[in-house]
Amino acid sequence: MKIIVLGADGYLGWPTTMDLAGKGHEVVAIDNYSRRNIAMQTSSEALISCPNLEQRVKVFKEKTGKDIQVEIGDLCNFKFLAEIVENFKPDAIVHYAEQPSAPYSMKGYDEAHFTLKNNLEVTHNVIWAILKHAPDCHLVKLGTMGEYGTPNIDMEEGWIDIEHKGRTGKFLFPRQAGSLYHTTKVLDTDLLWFYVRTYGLRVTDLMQGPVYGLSTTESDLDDRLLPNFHYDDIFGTVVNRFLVQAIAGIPLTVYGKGGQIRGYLNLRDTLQCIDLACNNPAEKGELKIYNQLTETFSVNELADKVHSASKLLGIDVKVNSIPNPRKEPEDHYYNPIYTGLIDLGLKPNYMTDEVLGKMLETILKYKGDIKDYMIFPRVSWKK
Ligand code: USQ
Repeated sequence: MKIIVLGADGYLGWPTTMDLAGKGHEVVAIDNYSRRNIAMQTSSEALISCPNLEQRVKVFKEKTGKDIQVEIGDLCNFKFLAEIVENFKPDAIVHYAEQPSAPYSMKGYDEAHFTLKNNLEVTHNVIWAILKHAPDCHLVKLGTMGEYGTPNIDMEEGWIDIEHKGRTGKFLFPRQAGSLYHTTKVLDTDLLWFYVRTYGLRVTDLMQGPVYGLSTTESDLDDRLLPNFHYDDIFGTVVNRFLVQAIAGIPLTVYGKGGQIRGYLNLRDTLQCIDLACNNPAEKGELKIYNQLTETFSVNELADKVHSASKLLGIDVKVNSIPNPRKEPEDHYYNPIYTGLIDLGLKPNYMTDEVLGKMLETILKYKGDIKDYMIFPRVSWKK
Protein backbone atom coordinates (compact mmCIF):
# COMPACT_ATOMS: atom_id res chain seq x y z
CA MET A 1 0.00 0.00 0.00
CA LYS A 2 0.92 3.66 -0.30
CA ILE A 3 0.62 5.07 3.22
CA ILE A 4 1.20 8.54 4.69
CA VAL A 5 2.00 8.76 8.41
CA LEU A 6 1.16 12.14 9.93
CA GLY A 7 3.07 12.92 13.12
CA ALA A 8 5.78 10.45 12.09
CA ASP A 9 8.38 11.78 14.55
CA GLY A 10 6.24 10.98 17.61
CA TYR A 11 6.41 8.26 20.26
CA LEU A 12 3.98 6.16 18.21
CA GLY A 13 4.46 7.79 14.80
CA TRP A 14 8.10 6.75 14.37
CA PRO A 15 7.69 3.06 15.33
CA THR A 16 4.59 2.94 13.11
CA THR A 17 6.48 4.46 10.18
CA MET A 18 9.27 1.87 10.53
CA ASP A 19 6.82 -1.00 10.97
CA LEU A 20 4.84 -0.10 7.83
CA ALA A 21 7.99 0.48 5.75
CA GLY A 22 9.43 -2.77 7.15
CA LYS A 23 6.34 -4.62 5.93
CA GLY A 24 7.01 -3.35 2.41
CA HIS A 25 4.54 -0.48 2.19
CA GLU A 26 5.57 2.72 0.41
CA VAL A 27 5.62 5.28 3.22
CA VAL A 28 5.69 9.09 3.37
CA ALA A 29 6.51 10.37 6.87
CA ILE A 30 5.35 13.90 7.78
CA ASP A 31 6.05 15.94 10.91
CA ASN A 32 6.69 19.54 11.98
CA TYR A 33 8.64 18.70 15.18
CA SER A 34 5.91 20.29 17.28
CA ARG A 35 6.38 17.78 20.10
CA ARG A 36 10.15 18.29 20.11
CA ASN A 37 9.62 22.07 20.31
CA ILE A 38 7.07 21.82 23.14
CA ALA A 39 9.39 19.42 24.99
CA MET A 40 12.19 21.98 24.73
CA GLN A 41 9.96 24.88 25.83
CA THR A 42 8.66 22.95 28.85
CA SER A 43 11.93 21.21 29.85
CA SER A 44 10.39 17.83 29.07
CA GLU A 45 12.97 16.27 26.76
CA ALA A 46 12.92 12.53 26.11
CA LEU A 47 15.25 10.31 28.15
CA ILE A 48 17.03 8.93 25.11
CA SER A 49 18.01 11.68 22.69
CA CYS A 50 16.65 10.85 19.24
CA PRO A 51 18.10 11.85 15.91
CA ASN A 52 15.67 13.96 13.87
CA LEU A 53 13.36 12.34 11.33
CA GLU A 54 15.71 12.78 8.35
CA GLN A 55 18.58 11.23 10.33
CA ARG A 56 16.45 8.38 11.69
CA VAL A 57 15.37 7.51 8.16
CA LYS A 58 19.04 7.27 7.11
CA VAL A 59 19.79 4.89 10.01
CA PHE A 60 16.69 2.85 9.08
CA LYS A 61 17.91 2.61 5.47
CA GLU A 62 21.39 1.54 6.68
CA LYS A 63 19.88 -1.22 8.85
CA THR A 64 17.08 -2.49 6.59
CA GLY A 65 17.85 -1.26 3.07
CA LYS A 66 14.35 0.25 2.96
CA ASP A 67 13.39 3.81 2.01
CA ILE A 68 11.03 6.23 3.74
CA GLN A 69 10.18 9.60 2.19
CA VAL A 70 10.30 12.48 4.70
CA GLU A 71 8.37 15.75 4.48
CA ILE A 72 8.85 18.36 7.21
CA GLY A 73 6.05 20.89 7.48
CA ASP A 74 2.98 22.10 9.32
CA LEU A 75 -0.25 20.26 8.53
CA CYS A 76 -2.21 23.36 9.56
CA ASN A 77 -0.98 24.61 6.17
CA PHE A 78 -3.55 23.02 3.86
CA LYS A 79 -1.53 23.63 0.68
CA PHE A 80 1.47 21.72 2.10
CA LEU A 81 -0.61 18.64 2.87
CA ALA A 82 -2.87 18.83 -0.20
CA GLU A 83 0.12 18.81 -2.57
CA ILE A 84 1.60 15.71 -0.97
CA VAL A 85 -1.75 13.88 -1.07
CA GLU A 86 -2.37 14.94 -4.69
CA ASN A 87 1.06 13.74 -5.84
CA PHE A 88 1.35 10.57 -3.74
CA LYS A 89 -2.29 9.39 -3.97
CA PRO A 90 -2.21 7.35 -0.73
CA ASP A 91 -4.31 4.23 -0.12
CA ALA A 92 -4.26 5.05 3.61
CA ILE A 93 -3.33 7.93 5.90
CA VAL A 94 -2.43 7.21 9.54
CA HIS A 95 -3.16 10.38 11.52
CA TYR A 96 -1.19 10.91 14.75
CA ALA A 97 -0.46 14.59 14.11
CA GLU A 98 -1.93 16.11 17.23
CA GLN A 99 -0.72 17.75 20.42
CA PRO A 100 -1.02 14.55 22.53
CA SER A 101 -0.49 15.73 26.11
CA ALA A 102 -3.41 16.19 28.51
CA PRO A 103 -1.31 18.16 31.05
CA TYR A 104 0.05 20.51 28.35
CA SER A 105 -3.50 21.25 27.17
CA MET A 106 -4.43 22.22 30.76
CA LYS A 107 -1.42 24.48 31.40
CA GLY A 108 -2.97 27.83 30.45
CA TYR A 109 -4.70 29.80 27.70
CA ASP A 110 -1.90 29.63 25.12
CA GLU A 111 -1.42 25.89 25.48
CA ALA A 112 -5.18 25.25 25.41
CA HIS A 113 -5.59 27.43 22.33
CA PHE A 114 -2.70 25.73 20.53
CA THR A 115 -4.08 22.26 21.32
CA LEU A 116 -7.59 23.13 20.15
CA LYS A 117 -6.46 24.92 17.00
CA ASN A 118 -3.76 22.47 15.99
CA ASN A 119 -5.70 19.27 16.57
CA LEU A 120 -8.95 20.34 14.92
CA GLU A 121 -7.34 22.23 12.05
CA VAL A 122 -5.06 19.32 11.16
CA THR A 123 -7.97 16.85 11.22
CA HIS A 124 -10.05 19.20 9.08
CA ASN A 125 -7.20 19.64 6.59
CA VAL A 126 -6.66 15.88 6.36
CA ILE A 127 -10.36 15.37 5.65
CA TRP A 128 -10.32 17.98 2.87
CA ALA A 129 -7.06 16.76 1.34
CA ILE A 130 -8.64 13.30 1.05
CA LEU A 131 -11.95 14.62 -0.31
CA LYS A 132 -10.21 16.71 -2.98
CA HIS A 133 -7.29 14.52 -4.02
CA ALA A 134 -7.72 10.88 -2.89
CA PRO A 135 -11.42 10.24 -2.21
CA ASP A 136 -10.96 6.47 -1.85
CA CYS A 137 -8.16 6.84 0.72
CA HIS A 138 -8.82 5.18 4.10
CA LEU A 139 -8.13 7.44 7.09
CA VAL A 140 -6.84 5.66 10.22
CA LYS A 141 -7.23 8.20 13.01
CA LEU A 142 -5.81 7.91 16.52
CA GLY A 143 -8.54 8.70 18.99
CA THR A 144 -8.31 7.93 22.70
CA MET A 145 -10.14 5.91 25.32
CA GLY A 146 -10.18 9.18 27.24
CA GLU A 147 -12.94 10.39 24.91
CA TYR A 148 -15.39 8.30 26.92
CA GLY A 149 -14.18 9.46 30.33
CA THR A 150 -15.12 7.03 33.08
CA PRO A 151 -18.86 6.38 32.63
CA ASN A 152 -20.81 4.24 35.06
CA ILE A 153 -21.83 1.89 32.22
CA ASP A 154 -19.84 -0.45 29.94
CA MET A 155 -17.95 1.40 27.19
CA GLU A 156 -18.99 -0.04 23.84
CA GLU A 157 -16.71 0.23 20.80
CA GLY A 158 -17.71 3.69 19.65
CA TRP A 159 -21.43 3.16 19.16
CA ILE A 160 -24.42 2.50 21.41
CA ASP A 161 -28.00 1.44 20.73
CA ILE A 162 -30.37 3.64 22.72
CA GLU A 163 -34.02 2.92 23.42
CA HIS A 164 -35.92 6.08 24.28
CA LYS A 165 -39.67 6.35 24.81
CA GLY A 166 -40.27 3.13 22.89
CA ARG A 167 -38.07 4.03 19.88
CA THR A 168 -34.48 2.90 19.20
CA GLY A 169 -31.47 4.42 17.46
CA LYS A 170 -27.71 3.89 17.08
CA PHE A 171 -25.53 6.80 18.23
CA LEU A 172 -21.92 7.61 18.99
CA PHE A 173 -21.27 6.43 22.56
CA PRO A 174 -21.62 9.39 24.98
CA ARG A 175 -18.34 11.20 25.48
CA GLN A 176 -17.22 13.22 28.50
CA ALA A 177 -13.48 13.73 28.45
CA GLY A 178 -11.33 14.75 31.40
CA SER A 179 -8.92 17.21 29.73
CA LEU A 180 -8.99 19.69 26.88
CA TYR A 181 -6.65 17.43 24.88
CA HIS A 182 -9.06 14.50 25.26
CA THR A 183 -11.93 16.86 24.35
CA THR A 184 -10.23 17.76 21.05
CA LYS A 185 -10.34 14.06 20.22
CA VAL A 186 -14.08 14.01 20.95
CA LEU A 187 -14.48 16.95 18.57
CA ASP A 188 -12.32 15.16 15.97
CA THR A 189 -14.63 12.16 16.11
CA ASP A 190 -17.68 14.36 15.60
CA LEU A 191 -16.00 16.09 12.67
CA LEU A 192 -15.07 12.78 11.08
CA TRP A 193 -18.54 11.33 11.56
CA PHE A 194 -20.06 14.42 9.91
CA TYR A 195 -17.84 14.07 6.81
CA VAL A 196 -18.25 10.29 6.73
CA ARG A 197 -22.03 10.44 6.66
CA THR A 198 -22.18 13.51 4.41
CA TYR A 199 -19.41 12.91 1.84
CA GLY A 200 -18.74 9.17 2.13
CA LEU A 201 -15.27 9.35 3.69
CA ARG A 202 -13.77 6.01 4.89
CA VAL A 203 -12.51 6.27 8.46
CA THR A 204 -11.28 4.01 11.26
CA ASP A 205 -11.08 5.82 14.62
CA LEU A 206 -8.95 3.98 17.17
CA MET A 207 -9.79 4.68 20.82
CA GLN A 208 -6.42 3.92 22.35
CA GLY A 209 -5.45 3.71 26.00
CA PRO A 210 -2.06 4.78 27.43
CA VAL A 211 0.80 2.98 25.66
CA TYR A 212 4.03 1.74 27.25
CA GLY A 213 7.17 0.25 25.76
CA LEU A 214 10.38 0.86 23.87
CA SER A 215 11.01 -2.32 21.98
CA THR A 216 9.79 -3.06 18.46
CA THR A 217 11.29 -5.27 15.75
CA GLU A 218 12.95 -2.25 14.14
CA SER A 219 13.90 -0.25 17.25
CA ASP A 220 15.74 -3.34 18.53
CA LEU A 221 18.13 -3.03 15.55
CA ASP A 222 19.86 0.12 16.84
CA ASP A 223 19.37 2.46 19.82
CA ARG A 224 19.17 5.39 17.34
CA LEU A 225 15.87 3.87 16.13
CA LEU A 226 14.26 3.86 19.59
CA PRO A 227 11.04 5.86 20.01
CA ASN A 228 11.30 9.18 21.86
CA PHE A 229 10.79 7.91 25.37
CA HIS A 230 9.34 10.50 27.75
CA TYR A 231 9.14 10.17 31.52
CA ASP A 232 8.21 13.75 32.38
CA ASP A 233 4.79 14.88 33.62
CA ILE A 234 3.89 16.44 30.23
CA PHE A 235 4.56 13.71 27.66
CA GLY A 236 5.37 10.63 29.74
CA THR A 237 2.62 8.05 30.08
CA VAL A 238 2.22 6.51 33.50
CA VAL A 239 3.90 3.10 33.02
CA ASN A 240 6.94 4.61 31.27
CA ARG A 241 7.14 7.19 34.07
CA PHE A 242 6.95 4.60 36.85
CA LEU A 243 9.74 2.50 35.29
CA VAL A 244 12.05 5.52 35.08
CA GLN A 245 11.16 6.47 38.66
CA ALA A 246 12.03 2.91 39.73
CA ILE A 247 15.48 3.20 38.14
CA ALA A 248 16.03 6.71 39.54
CA GLY A 249 15.16 5.55 43.07
CA ILE A 250 12.23 7.97 43.31
CA PRO A 251 9.02 6.67 44.98
CA LEU A 252 6.38 6.00 42.32
CA THR A 253 4.11 9.03 41.91
CA VAL A 254 0.62 7.58 42.39
CA TYR A 255 -1.83 10.47 41.94
CA GLY A 256 -4.38 10.56 44.76
CA LYS A 257 -6.03 7.28 45.78
CA GLY A 258 -4.63 5.44 42.74
CA GLY A 259 -7.95 3.79 41.93
CA GLN A 260 -7.98 5.43 38.45
CA ILE A 261 -8.43 2.56 35.95
CA ARG A 262 -7.39 2.80 32.30
CA GLY A 263 -6.91 0.37 29.41
CA TYR A 264 -3.23 -0.18 28.59
CA LEU A 265 -1.32 -1.64 25.67
CA ASN A 266 2.23 -2.47 24.66
CA LEU A 267 3.81 -0.36 21.92
CA ARG A 268 4.14 -3.53 19.83
CA ASP A 269 0.35 -3.93 20.00
CA THR A 270 -0.22 -0.38 18.77
CA LEU A 271 1.74 -1.41 15.66
CA GLN A 272 -0.35 -4.55 15.22
CA CYS A 273 -3.57 -2.52 15.57
CA ILE A 274 -2.50 0.03 12.94
CA ASP A 275 -1.56 -2.79 10.59
CA LEU A 276 -4.90 -4.52 11.18
CA ALA A 277 -6.80 -1.25 10.65
CA CYS A 278 -4.95 -0.57 7.37
CA ASN A 279 -5.63 -4.10 6.12
CA ASN A 280 -9.34 -3.99 7.04
CA PRO A 281 -10.42 -0.59 5.71
CA ALA A 282 -13.78 1.01 6.39
CA GLU A 283 -16.20 1.11 3.47
CA LYS A 284 -17.08 4.42 1.86
CA GLY A 285 -19.45 6.22 4.22
CA GLU A 286 -18.42 4.04 7.18
CA LEU A 287 -16.88 5.15 10.49
CA LYS A 288 -15.37 2.07 12.17
CA ILE A 289 -14.45 2.53 15.82
CA TYR A 290 -12.35 0.14 17.90
CA ASN A 291 -11.33 0.34 21.55
CA GLN A 292 -7.56 -0.15 21.39
CA LEU A 293 -6.31 -1.71 24.63
CA THR A 294 -5.36 -5.17 25.80
CA GLU A 295 -5.84 -5.08 29.59
CA THR A 296 -7.07 -2.73 32.30
CA PHE A 297 -5.30 -1.72 35.52
CA SER A 298 -5.69 0.83 38.28
CA VAL A 299 -2.71 3.08 39.00
CA ASN A 300 -2.16 1.14 42.24
CA GLU A 301 -2.03 -2.13 40.28
CA LEU A 302 0.54 -0.60 37.91
CA ALA A 303 2.66 0.48 40.86
CA ASP A 304 2.51 -3.12 42.19
CA LYS A 305 3.56 -4.48 38.80
CA VAL A 306 6.52 -2.11 38.52
CA HIS A 307 7.43 -2.93 42.13
CA SER A 308 7.50 -6.68 41.49
CA ALA A 309 9.34 -6.47 38.11
CA SER A 310 11.96 -4.23 39.75
CA LYS A 311 12.34 -6.58 42.71
CA LEU A 312 13.31 -9.40 40.32
CA LEU A 313 16.21 -7.22 39.18
CA GLY A 314 17.20 -6.44 42.77
CA ILE A 315 15.75 -2.93 42.70
CA ASP A 316 13.75 -1.90 45.76
CA VAL A 317 10.91 0.43 44.76
CA LYS A 318 8.81 2.61 47.05
CA VAL A 319 5.33 3.85 46.22
CA ASN A 320 4.10 7.26 47.30
CA SER A 321 0.62 8.74 46.92
CA ILE A 322 0.88 12.43 46.05
CA PRO A 323 -1.95 14.97 45.66
CA ASN A 324 -3.67 14.44 42.31
CA PRO A 325 -2.93 17.40 39.99
CA ARG A 326 -5.86 16.34 37.76
CA LYS A 327 -9.62 16.44 38.24
CA GLU A 328 -10.60 12.80 37.75
CA PRO A 329 -12.51 10.14 39.70
CA GLU A 330 -10.08 8.09 41.79
CA ASP A 331 -12.50 5.26 42.49
CA HIS A 332 -14.87 4.36 39.67
CA TYR A 333 -16.48 1.74 37.42
CA TYR A 334 -14.47 0.98 34.23
CA ASN A 335 -15.49 -1.71 31.81
CA PRO A 336 -14.52 -1.16 28.17
CA ILE A 337 -15.44 -3.66 25.46
CA TYR A 338 -12.39 -4.43 23.30
CA THR A 339 -13.10 -7.46 21.17
CA GLY A 340 -13.05 -5.80 17.73
CA LEU A 341 -9.30 -5.76 17.16
CA ILE A 342 -8.87 -9.20 18.78
CA ASP A 343 -11.46 -10.52 16.30
CA LEU A 344 -9.38 -9.03 13.46
CA GLY A 345 -6.32 -10.98 14.73
CA LEU A 346 -4.59 -8.86 17.41
CA LYS A 347 -2.30 -11.06 19.53
CA PRO A 348 -1.68 -9.10 22.75
CA ASN A 349 1.75 -8.67 24.32
CA TYR A 350 0.74 -8.43 27.97
CA MET A 351 2.42 -6.43 30.76
CA THR A 352 4.48 -9.26 32.27
CA ASP A 353 7.45 -9.06 34.65
CA GLU A 354 9.62 -10.02 31.67
CA VAL A 355 8.33 -7.18 29.47
CA LEU A 356 8.74 -4.61 32.27
CA GLY A 357 12.13 -6.13 33.19
CA LYS A 358 13.44 -5.64 29.64
CA MET A 359 12.30 -2.03 29.72
CA LEU A 360 14.01 -1.50 33.07
CA GLU A 361 17.26 -2.88 31.62
CA THR A 362 17.13 -0.44 28.69
CA ILE A 363 16.31 2.50 30.99
CA LEU A 364 19.19 1.54 33.28
CA LYS A 365 21.63 2.32 30.43
CA TYR A 366 20.40 5.93 30.53
CA LYS A 367 20.09 6.29 34.32
CA GLY A 368 22.62 9.14 34.40
CA ASP A 369 20.41 11.23 32.09
CA ILE A 370 17.29 11.14 34.30
CA LYS A 371 16.36 14.63 35.52
CA ASP A 372 14.48 14.59 38.84
CA TYR A 373 12.78 17.93 38.13
CA MET A 374 10.83 16.41 35.23
CA ILE A 375 9.19 13.77 37.41
CA PHE A 376 6.83 15.67 39.71
CA PRO A 377 3.65 17.15 38.24
CA ARG A 378 4.12 20.76 37.15
CA VAL A 379 0.59 21.32 35.75
CA SER A 380 -2.58 21.40 37.83
CA TRP A 381 -6.17 21.11 36.56
CA LYS A 382 -7.23 23.49 39.35
CA LYS A 383 -7.33 27.12 38.27
N1 USQ B 1 -1.05 8.96 36.73
C1 USQ B 1 -0.55 8.78 38.02
N2 USQ B 1 0.77 9.10 38.24
C2 USQ B 1 1.59 9.59 37.28
C3 USQ B 1 1.07 9.76 35.97
C4 USQ B 1 -0.25 9.45 35.75
O1 USQ B 1 -1.26 8.34 38.94
O2 USQ B 1 2.75 9.86 37.57
C5 USQ B 1 -2.44 8.60 36.43
C6 USQ B 1 -3.26 9.71 35.79
O3 USQ B 1 -3.80 10.58 36.78
C7 USQ B 1 -4.29 8.92 35.00
C8 USQ B 1 -3.55 7.66 34.60
O4 USQ B 1 -2.41 7.57 35.45
O5 USQ B 1 -5.36 8.57 35.83
C9 USQ B 1 -3.07 7.67 33.15
O6 USQ B 1 -2.30 8.81 32.93
P1 USQ B 1 -1.33 8.99 31.66
O7 USQ B 1 -0.56 10.25 31.88
O8 USQ B 1 -0.58 7.73 31.41
O9 USQ B 1 -2.40 9.11 30.48
P2 USQ B 1 -3.22 10.34 29.88
O10 USQ B 1 -2.82 11.65 30.43
O11 USQ B 1 -4.67 9.99 29.98
O12 USQ B 1 -2.80 10.36 28.38
C10 USQ B 1 -2.12 9.28 27.71
C11 USQ B 1 -1.53 9.85 26.41
C12 USQ B 1 -2.66 10.34 25.53
C13 USQ B 1 -3.65 9.19 25.31
C14 USQ B 1 -4.15 8.67 26.64
C15 USQ B 1 -5.06 7.47 26.53
O13 USQ B 1 -0.61 10.90 26.72
O14 USQ B 1 -2.12 10.85 24.31
O15 USQ B 1 -4.72 9.67 24.54
O16 USQ B 1 -3.02 8.24 27.43
S1 USQ B 1 -6.30 7.44 27.79
O17 USQ B 1 -5.68 7.67 29.10
O18 USQ B 1 -7.01 6.18 27.75
O19 USQ B 1 -7.20 8.54 27.49
